[in-house]
Amino acid sequence: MITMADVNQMDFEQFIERFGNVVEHCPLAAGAIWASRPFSDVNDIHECVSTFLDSLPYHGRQAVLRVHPDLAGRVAQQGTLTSESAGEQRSAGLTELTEEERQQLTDQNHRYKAKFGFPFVVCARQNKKAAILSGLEERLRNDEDEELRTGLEEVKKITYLRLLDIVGPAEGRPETAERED
Ligand code: 2AL
Repeated sequence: MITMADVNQMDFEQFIERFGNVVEHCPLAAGAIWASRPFSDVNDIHECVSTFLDSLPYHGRQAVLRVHPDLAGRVAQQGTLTSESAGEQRSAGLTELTEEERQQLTDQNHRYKAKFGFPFVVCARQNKKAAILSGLEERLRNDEDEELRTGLEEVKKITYLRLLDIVGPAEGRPETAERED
């Protein structure tokens, strides 16, 4: 864990090194907010990232979703996920799927991508595998605009938990990164 004083003293390269993957495969998000220092706490950094994501044009927001790996997908099976993503997928129980569950998730992920063109994204640390499987089925019924919006809100949740892992909770807010169930 590092202090906000440490964060606020980082040069651009150090900042990218530490925060470059708070949005999966999107170091540009960290690069874009560096100039907003000094940050007061985790919520301040998160607010800046969220504002940056919301400011992206339609295809930019689509691209943020597109660089996310499928849950329990090919990249996970090859063992080449980022360490953050691997931990998140493990915490949701996605490394312990039965063959039937894996088949169901693969099938749902395919249908989702065929309909929307970008992958299904959900904050895995806030869900268990059963909730992910049923949630995916439900979200398949939405339209593209709604899913772009929902996917981006999930990216923000993932980012918040990744930021907590780096700088810890804001003063007076004993939040933890994990679900309480
Ligand atoms: C992910 C991921 O990599 N971490 C997470 O919480 N969700 N991916 C995804 N497609 O939802």
